[in-house]
Amino acid sequence: MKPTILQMGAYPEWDEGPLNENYDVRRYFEAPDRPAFLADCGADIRAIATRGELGASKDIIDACPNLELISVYGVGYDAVDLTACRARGVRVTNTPDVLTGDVADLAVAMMLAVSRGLVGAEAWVRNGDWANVGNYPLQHRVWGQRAGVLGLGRIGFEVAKRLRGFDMEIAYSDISEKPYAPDWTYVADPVALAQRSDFLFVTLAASAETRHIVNSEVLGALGSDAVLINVSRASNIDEAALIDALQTKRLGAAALDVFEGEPAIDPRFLTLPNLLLQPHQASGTVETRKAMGALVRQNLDAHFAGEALLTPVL
Ligand code: 8YV
Repeated sequence: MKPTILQMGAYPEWDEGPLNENYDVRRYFEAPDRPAFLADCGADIRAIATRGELGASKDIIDACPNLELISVYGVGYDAVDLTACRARGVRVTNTPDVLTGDVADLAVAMMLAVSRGLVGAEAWVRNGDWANVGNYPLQHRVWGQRAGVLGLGRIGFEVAKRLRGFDMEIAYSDISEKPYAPDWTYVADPVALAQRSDFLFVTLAASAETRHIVNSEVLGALGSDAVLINVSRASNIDEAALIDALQTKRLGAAALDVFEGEPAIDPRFLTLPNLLLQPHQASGTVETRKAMGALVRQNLDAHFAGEALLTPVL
């Protein structure tokens, strides 16, 4: 008998095949009446396969009394109710490491795109302005500038490593100084970090403690010539304060890959010219997504074979 699992969102077709081969998969995200769907199959569910941004709420966990494991396709597990999991002894896994390089790459790409005006410059060529109007307005230098990394975990470290290649002056904030940070300056206070940064990268794992850590004060300290880049979770930033800072130009520019309520983002974001928008795609390469899907299944397989989980969170 195949174990029954609840699937919270779609996966690429190369994951759907093997998942359905080994498991009796119930597709929650396609159910027209989700509460009724859960009431019907909840007791059969032994594992949940979900995505980083979808997680699993307390309601879902409660509706599955025989749940043993939640396997997250993503490094972030902030959308999984860990308190409910702990209380019930439900195990949780994520997909760390395999996506680190891609997320760092996109963060650096966003920095370059904003500073050198890549999106506007491309349109300038395409719409004939280059030929008809003249040269594209001058943009801003990246190399040698000051970078701040808020959260020097695996992803923050890879971002900083890449920035070293741009001869940037690198500082970071975290809950403690990191022994693995080569000659990067530790600045405990995020406001002080922002004050000394031309580019501030947000690479923190999101939690209740980090909610709105980038607030109006941090944005003000960054200032009107600086750029904020977020590849972590929207909850790390006070979006209302960010929109205000961008509208009033108290903050120079921002580049965001994550949003509250995504994909239905705050419409005010769409009106801001000093903002680069990305559709939560930092881990979105074929190579990485294949590795993430494989890890989701390996964790499920290990659990049902009675073996140690590969990448446990709980
Ligand atoms: C998503 C992510 O899981 O790793 C994370 O925490 O948010 C992403 O990798 C990805 O968009 C797939 O849904």
